[in-house]
Amino acid sequence: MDAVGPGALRGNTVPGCPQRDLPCPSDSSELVQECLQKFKVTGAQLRQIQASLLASMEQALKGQASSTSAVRMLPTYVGSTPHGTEQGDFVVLELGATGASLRVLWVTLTGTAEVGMEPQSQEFVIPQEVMLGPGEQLFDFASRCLSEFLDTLPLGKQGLRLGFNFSFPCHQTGLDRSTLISWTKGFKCSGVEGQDVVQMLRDAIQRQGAYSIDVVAVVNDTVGTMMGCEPGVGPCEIGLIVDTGTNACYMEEARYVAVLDEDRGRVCVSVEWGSFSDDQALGPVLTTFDHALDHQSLNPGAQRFEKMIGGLYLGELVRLVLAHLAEHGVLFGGCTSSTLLSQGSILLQHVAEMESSPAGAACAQAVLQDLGLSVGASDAKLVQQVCVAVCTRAAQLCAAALAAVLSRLQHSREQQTLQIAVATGGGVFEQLPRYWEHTPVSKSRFLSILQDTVMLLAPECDVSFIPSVDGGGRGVAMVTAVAARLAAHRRLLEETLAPFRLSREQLAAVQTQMREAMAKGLRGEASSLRMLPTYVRATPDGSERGNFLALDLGGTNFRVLLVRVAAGGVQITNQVYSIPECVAQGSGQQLFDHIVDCIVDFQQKQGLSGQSLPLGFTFSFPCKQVGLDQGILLNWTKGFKASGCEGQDVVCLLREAIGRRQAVELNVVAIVNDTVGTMMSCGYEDPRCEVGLIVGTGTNACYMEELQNVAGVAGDSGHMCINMEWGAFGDDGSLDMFSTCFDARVDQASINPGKQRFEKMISGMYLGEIVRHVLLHLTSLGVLFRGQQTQRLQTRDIFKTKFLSEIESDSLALRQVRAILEDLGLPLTTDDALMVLEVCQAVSQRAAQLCGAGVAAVVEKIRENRGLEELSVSVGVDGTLYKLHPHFSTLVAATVQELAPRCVVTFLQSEDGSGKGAALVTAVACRLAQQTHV
Ligand code: 0WK
Ligand code: BGC
Ligand code: BGC
Repeated sequence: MDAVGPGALRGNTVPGCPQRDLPCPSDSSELVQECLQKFKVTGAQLRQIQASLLASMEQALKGQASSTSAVRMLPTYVGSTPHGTEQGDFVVLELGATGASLRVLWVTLTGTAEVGMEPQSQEFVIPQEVMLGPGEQLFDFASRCLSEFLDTLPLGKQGLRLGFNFSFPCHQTGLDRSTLISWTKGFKCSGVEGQDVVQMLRDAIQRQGAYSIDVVAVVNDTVGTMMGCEPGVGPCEIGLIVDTGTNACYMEEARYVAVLDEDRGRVCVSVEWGSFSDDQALGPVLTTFDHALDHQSLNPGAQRFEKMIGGLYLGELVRLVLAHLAEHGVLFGGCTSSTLLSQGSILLQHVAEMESSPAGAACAQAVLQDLGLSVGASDAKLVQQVCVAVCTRAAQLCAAALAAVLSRLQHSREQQTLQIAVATGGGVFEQLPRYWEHTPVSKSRFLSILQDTVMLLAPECDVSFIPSVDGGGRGVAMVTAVAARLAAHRRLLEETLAPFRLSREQLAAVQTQMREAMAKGLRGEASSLRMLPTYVRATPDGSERGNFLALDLGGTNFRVLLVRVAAGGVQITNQVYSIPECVAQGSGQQLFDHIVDCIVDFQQKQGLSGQSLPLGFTFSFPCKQVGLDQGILLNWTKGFKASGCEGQDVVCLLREAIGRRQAVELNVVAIVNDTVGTMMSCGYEDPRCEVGLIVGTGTNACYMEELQNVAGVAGDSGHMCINMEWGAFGDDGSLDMFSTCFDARVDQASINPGKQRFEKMISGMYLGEIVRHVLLHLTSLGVLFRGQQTQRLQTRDIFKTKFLSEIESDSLALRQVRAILEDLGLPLTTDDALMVLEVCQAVSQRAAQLCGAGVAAVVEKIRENRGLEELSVSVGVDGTLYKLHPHFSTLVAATVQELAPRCVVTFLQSEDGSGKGAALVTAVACRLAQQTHV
């Protein structure tokens, strides 16, 4: 007589089996249907969930995640799906993907899509107390498993590269930096949330001390699954995991990920949909069983969506339903068992067995008996129905979430229809029963419901599901290979840029050397600093008056200016003229005739023809002056090479050119260097301005020196402005220890090799070339542009120094880099762009610091000249690089502060250039001349 018949239910009193009035058969099926009904989710509800999840995704992408109930949308720093060229051997450590187990794999990537080596692996069960204990204990356990596995392989103990598959929500700040946000899925170790889990693993491996393992990358399991997609069938652009937990990642357009400040390319985003729990959408489908499960879970209130789908919870949901139905006398004759009432006693595999048809009912019998239950004939069928209901809902909810991701992809790619491959992984796909549905291969029922529901919710998307081959081990190895490549590239980049990173000690050494060279130059001894007297003895005192012509030659532009100096201030009218390279490098006569042509053109335009105004000539090249209007050109610099000028008095050359031009009369009164013109121009506004600095095409400085310190100039009281010609500093080899191979290449390719060494490390004419040579070097190492050398990048002067200023401007960094480099025809990735930015920063930072060390030497000289404890002085500055580069001036000032702390230095950017200064020098000369004639 079978005890399980309804009659039987009534007869005996088994423990946990209250003798109370059992519901009549009709009520019981109602109760069952009512229960099963609770797990039914309507199409409308699924669409509501899809829509609400999509909204939550888009909010989070904008960085406006509303609350903890939102999805997180975490960027993973994986910017591209694999291109199959990755190769090498990698260790993969998987933690958290499959619940209370940890897996270690040895993966060999062959770099060819076809030939995939089967990974070797070993699984370790994680003891409960380790999953709930101190974080250090968990990571020590992991590193012990690592060693145990590696001990089984014929491997060396050194140089192993590891990819860490860590399947929990993390804020990643790099491929190998990841902070745990919160534990999920049965883990609750202390002291880990908010910590960098890569560092914790590195520390544990260090403590273990058995192997030297470089943890190169940390990857979420969804990313590993997506990246592990069989090359032939992929690339997969979505990774979907339904294992103990559930989550998905997908390739989002980088410009939509607010935290990234990147506007091109794609980035893999881990959705972390497990935390989705919008009451509006989920409220109606959450059952009392879900609330009960959540209430007793390790993280009540969190991961509500996951707790309806993840394999860790499906068994528990079934148990809660069965316990409920048993307690209401509908099942097992109203009897329960301590096992049935114990949390976690029904596992995913139990559900899988009981759900499968036709064997499901028989399995259910066995499973339920193991749970100490007496199972009636109909019980097993009912239990199977409960399993099917719970799993069907899980698959449908998962489909709604996936449909939200598909909608997001349609949005971000502005595509109406979408064809996409989804890599799937996880025990729920693998364990839940499979069946043959007019296909030769079996397919899990979970996947089939998921597919059908996705087709319902996203009909315009053609989705193919690609089961991951090895749970993402290969995918993690792929990401690790990419990370290893990037880490290797980073090391090579740092090695290449290290010589540009000057320490405080090195900069102080430059300052000291410059002081020594200044002293030698002033004494007229051999020195790379010529310290040229300029015969400018005073800065303007504001009493200057009159109209003056001024020429400004030597910078980016040649300018002719009319400068009216009156009581009310200075008025300037100027015209820019170009100096073609053929003129700058032609004959001196041709150059000066071109200058006079411009003057005549200017005079005509300004109605000054026939007037002989006093003229000040800013001539920005090293000249030995023997008077205010006599300057012997020592040598050309900055791309000028006109013949027959070096060693000549350029004022004479100008006067001869004027002479060659009929009916032009000009009274050349003064020749000044652009540093002097700039100092005078700024000195007109601020009498404390006693230093002139140019950082433009070339670089140089002048300052007011005590006349007694200037050998070769009569007089020992008062001051004289000294043109340092610091561009030539180091031409005696004194800077060689700071010079790099790239500086040497720029110098060798210049029209004045061995000359102007300091200038060639600082000024605008050369910085772009230094960067270009560094980029060529990094390309030859394969670090940049996938090692592809392009003709364009091998072209001299193609990388303009103004690119540095544009690229380094804070606001548009990456966008600017790409636009510029793409114009140069360079195929670049995001990482390339970031590296080019770093190269520019290193080169311009060194230039600014060297310039700062020079200014520190000058102001300290003035302070010591005057025996002052503290000096307050202003520096007049001009030059395109100094004015346009976003950080140059700040770095110069910071370096001066560091190296000359007893000098308060104010940098005054010259508004009107040195032409005004030349006119003021001329005005002073004219005033002094009048005074001597009075
Ligand atoms: C503007 C001055 C000019 C100087 C130039 C330097 O008026 O004398 O030579 O700045 O800057 P660059 O034009 O070489 O950038
Ligand atoms: C974690 C995810 C993970 C998913 C699947 C969730 O609990 O938060 O990071 O991808 O489980 O393992
Ligand atoms: C010249 C200097 C000039 C500087 C800035 C250098 O090449 O030698 O005379 O002051 O460039 O223009």
